Amino acid sequence: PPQHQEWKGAGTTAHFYEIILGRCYTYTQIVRPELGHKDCQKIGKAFTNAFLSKDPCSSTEQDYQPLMELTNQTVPCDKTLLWSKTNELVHEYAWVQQELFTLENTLLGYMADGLRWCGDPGSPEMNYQSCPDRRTDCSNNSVSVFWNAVSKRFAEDACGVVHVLLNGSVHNTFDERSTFARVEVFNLHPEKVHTLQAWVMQDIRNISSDSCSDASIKNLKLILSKRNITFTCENNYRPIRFLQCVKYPEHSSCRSKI
Ligand code: DVN
Repeated sequence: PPQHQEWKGAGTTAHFYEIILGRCYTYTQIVRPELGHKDCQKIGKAFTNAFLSKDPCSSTEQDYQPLMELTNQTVPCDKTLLWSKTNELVHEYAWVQQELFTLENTLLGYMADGLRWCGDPGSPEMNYQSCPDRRTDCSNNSVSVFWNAVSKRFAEDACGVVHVLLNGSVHNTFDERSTFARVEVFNLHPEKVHTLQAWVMQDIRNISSDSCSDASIKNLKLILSKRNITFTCENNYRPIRFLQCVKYPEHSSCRSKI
């Protein structure tokens, strides 16, 4: 018989536990061997303990506290890279600029990147059938609460100049509903973070006017000035433009021979 779909969202990623365990070992043994002392078995258990046998719509940041404590990690000052609506480009840049850290270049972000997970109060198993959708089912779901918690810690831990890669080719370049706006901007510590530098990149196939003077960017600048953090903004930062040109080498803005 067709199984009843409890939630509107897709279920837990198949082989979730094996994936997070494998990613933990890859990260701590190969990507950042200086974290080789981390106990991946313990980390994997703390991750699943945060949500198994619990209501996936009543998840709390406290549920993830033991996992967060086991995965603490220092990011050097000036090396934190935030982003919003630039998922592909930001990770291409972080891959080239190895000293920069996006959240997904830290252990916990690396482990969870792209995965889905949830439990069920009446069962010790993961729910592979369906998980709450954050729009139609509930906002306090196991996945959203996790990303809010780890994003909050990532911003709190930042120091020096923080960078953010934004998308100048979408309607709200600074989107008040985004994790960057809701969580990260408000958890930067002004005593440690003196400047937020934005790089606003436009789609190379459709370069328009100055995105840094966009109304949503003015809003970001205002929020930061109230928080005593200096804001600087640069349109179409050249090193990242070069990455866009790798993908579209024949585009007119990529063809000049110096
Ligand atoms: O700075 C980064 C990083 O550090 C991070 O945790 O937050 C920033 C990126 O998140 P963002 O600002 O919300 O950026 P986006 O591009 O709007 O969203 C990136 C992804 O996170 C998307 O896949 C979002 O899913 P969606 O909107 O396509 O269903 C997802 N996302 C955004 N808010 C979320 C969320 N996933 C779960 N819960 C949320 N509250």
